[in-house]
Parts: sequence; C-alpha cells; structure tokens
Amino acid sequence: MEQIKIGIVCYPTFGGSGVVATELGKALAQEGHKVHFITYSQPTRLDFLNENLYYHEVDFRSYPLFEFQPYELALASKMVSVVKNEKLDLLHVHYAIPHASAAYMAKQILRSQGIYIPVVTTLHGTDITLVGRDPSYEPVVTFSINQSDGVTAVSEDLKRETFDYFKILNDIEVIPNFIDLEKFKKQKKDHFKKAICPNGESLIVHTSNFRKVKRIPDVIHVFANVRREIPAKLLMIGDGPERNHAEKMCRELGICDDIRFLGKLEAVEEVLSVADLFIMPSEKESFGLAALEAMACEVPVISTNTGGLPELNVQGVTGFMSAVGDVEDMTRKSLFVLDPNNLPRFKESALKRAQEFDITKILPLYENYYQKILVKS
Ligand code: GMT
Repeated sequence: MEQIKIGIVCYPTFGGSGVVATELGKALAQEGHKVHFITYSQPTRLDFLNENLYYHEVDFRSYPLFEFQPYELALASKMVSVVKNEKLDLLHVHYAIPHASAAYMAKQILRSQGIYIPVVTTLHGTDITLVGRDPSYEPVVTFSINQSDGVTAVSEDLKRETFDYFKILNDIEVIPNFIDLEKFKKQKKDHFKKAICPNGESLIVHTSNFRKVKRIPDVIHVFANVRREIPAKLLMIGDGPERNHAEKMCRELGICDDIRFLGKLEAVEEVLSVADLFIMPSEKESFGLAALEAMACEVPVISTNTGGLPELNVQGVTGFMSAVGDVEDMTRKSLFVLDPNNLPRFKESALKRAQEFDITKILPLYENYYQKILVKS
C-alpha cells in the first residue's frame, strides 16, 4: 500500500484499547507510514524509536471556573492543528468516548477551512457495552459513530452489540485484535518459576485493570478451590478499584501466602512465560486481549463465554469457557487443564490459536481498510 500519514488518538494507559492503538501505530510506522499519536501523555507502550513515529501531547489548562476540564475540546483543537501542520491523510480514533466526537468536531472545523480529513473509529468494548450505552452518552456516541467515515469493531460480537443497542446507519468492519509474537513468546525463566513455585506448584495468572467487569472475586474463588485440590500459586497483575477488596478476600480465606499482587507490569510476557493457566472470568469482554497475550506465551485460558471470548478461546482446545459466575465449573475445568496429562496439548493449541492473530496477518486488514476509506472519501 502507498504510504500515508495517520493520526492515532487513544488512551495512553495500560488499557486494552490504548495497547492495541499503540501497537498498531508502531507496526504501521515499521511499514513506512508516518504515524502521529495525539493524546494526553506518552502511550505506555510507545517505548520505541522509529523515524516514522511522532507524538503530540494534548495540552489543556486548568481554569478556576472549570470543575471538569474540557478535555474533548483541547483534543479536538490539537487534532485540528496536527492535521493541518502535518498534512495528515486520515485520523484513526480508538475508543468512541470522547475520541469519536472530538474527531467529528475537528473534522467540521477543518472543513470550514477547506481541509477534508476522513475519520475511522475503532470500537473496543466498554465504549459500547458499558459506558456508551449510558443515557448520558448514548446520543453523542450514536451520532459520532454515524458521522465516522469508517467504523471497525474488534469482534463480531461487539459489532452485533453495536447494532443492537445503537441506531447505526453505516457498516461496521470487524478487524480482530492482534499480537506481536516477537514480543509475546515463551521465554526461558526457570529461575523465576523456581522462586515463585519452589515446590513445583501450578501457576495461575490473572491480568486486568481490576474493574468490577473483570469479576476479580471469581478469580480468587476459583484459585481457592483449585488450591484445595492441588498445590498452586496465583499471580495477579495490574491494579484498579477492586484490588483492596481482592486482598481482603485473600486474608479472609487465609490464602495470602499463595497469592502475589504484582501491580502494573510492563513486561507481562515474562510472567506469562512461567504460567500454567490464565484465568479471565469477566462479566463482559469484547475481545480479551490479555487472554491472547497469554495464549501467545503458550498459556491455556479459562474464561467466561461472554462477548467476543468464544471468537478467541476454543472450547476444549485452547482452554475452556464457562458461564459468567460459574466458579465451580471454572474450577473443574482449571483442574482438568492443569492435569499433567492434559496441560502440554492445551499449551500447544493455545500458541497455535494465537498465531492466527499474528500482527503480520491483521495489519494488512487495517491498511486495506484505510485505503478503502481514502478512495471513498
Ligand atoms: O478491558 C477493559 O476494561 C479495557 C478496555 C479498553 O478499552 O481499554 O478493553 C476493551 O478493549 C480491549 C482491546 O480491544 C479488549 O480486548 C477488551 O476485551 C475490552 N474490554 C471489555 O470489553 C470489557
């Protein structure tokens, strides 16, 4: 594809949408496209020097009148200036709120100055399934999706949900999330495994932002049940509102010695390299990027069967799925996967499945989609 100049707008944090946006931008830059990140701080994974990568910080001033900072306005203004000064061909915004509506505003301002910029919006999950559906945002979300020149969703399920809950007039292209198999691969970390599991215990890992939707208590309950049957340890990676409650549960259940909370880690793949099982008991999950990261490191997954998870986790092959909240079923299935007679084939299948989401396979889908939008616009 001919090289283009793309503005990527995202949340710069550890969240899935920010990670996908940053990794996509890095991969596009490696293909020779000029990629301009526009956000309020340096994206967590933008730890990479490439002559095609640029970063523009949205600066917003605090003013005594504002109880809430009007970030969306500052973002729209920044988009206007970057599109004009860097002569961008296309804006790609990740997570609808408030990025899609800020992009709409920027587009209108630029149009009034005779500049046309197409906007692609990628829907990631909670922007549709939780926050976007809230009446305080729904009209703006519907409008800004309909005003986007292109819309993508990270799973078929998210596409379906978007059509079910919003009056969407345009088509939605499903482009699944992807993984960099160069970064996420099983590394030899025997010393680390020995330190965490000195007596050969099974190692279960959970990674998330510890929000309610992740059902952290289910992680702890499944682990407590598994530990009653076999020697096991649990590593909890990430941080968020449910962490204190989770730690309290561990104390109440008397299992603190076997659980470690590692906080937000940059090199998650190092921990995944020594894991035997990944657990994702989420209430809702549009894709489940953290599960894909685990699978790429040869870790089978016990997840719920909600949202886009059945499009990733193959029942009885890469792990198992259970109904949301069915802790007993998740326990049984965890024990089955952890059985040394079964674990090797689950590990092998997890990696095979992850290879289907290799970034080199998914990147051209985005490039072709950009091309289609540019031709149409
Ligand atoms: O999982 C979160 O709460 C973070 C959220 C985000 O937007 O950062 O993740 C969503 O987007 C990820 C990347 O596309 C998906 O892998 C997650 O499944 C999705 N989370 C939910 O749907 C709850």
